Amino acid sequence: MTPLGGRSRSAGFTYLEALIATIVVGTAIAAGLLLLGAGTRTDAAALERLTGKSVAQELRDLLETKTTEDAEDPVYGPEPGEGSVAQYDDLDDFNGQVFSPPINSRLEVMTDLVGWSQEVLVESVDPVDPSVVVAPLSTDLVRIRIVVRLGDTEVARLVTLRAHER
Ligand SMILES: [Ca+2]
Ligand SMILES: [Ca+2]
Repeated sequence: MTPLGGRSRSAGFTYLEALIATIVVGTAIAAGLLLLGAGTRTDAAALERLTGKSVAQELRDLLETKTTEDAEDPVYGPEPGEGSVAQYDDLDDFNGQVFSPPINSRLEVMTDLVGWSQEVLVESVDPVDPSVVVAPLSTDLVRIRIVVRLGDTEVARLVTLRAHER
């Protein structure tokens, strides 16, 4: 083996090593970038879930200040003369309402949450099995469902039960 040949092989091997090192480093950087991207996506999803939960809780807090049923001559839905949300005083007045942008517990529109919505469903349910919906106002148990969406995607859902105050 000549010294020249040895140098040549050595130079070739070094080149190969450099190439492999470049590939390894390149792959590591790519993997790092992918992880960084995944982390950012996870953070965004977590923030979305937190926002959804808090938006649902705002509406739940508002509904907690309402009676379960209008005291006199109850109507399932708003009673005559209750033309706006500010006048709604019992739970079923809110049935089927969609707020977009959402509202907070003080009835203020959350204008910074464009694209978000709250839907309210208020139903009379069977006290023995609250998953069974019965005729409106026919039992003493009310199920309130608040569904929060971002666009068409459901982000949060809050279900509570309330017994009629008699
Ligand atoms: Ca009503
Ligand atoms: Ca009412």
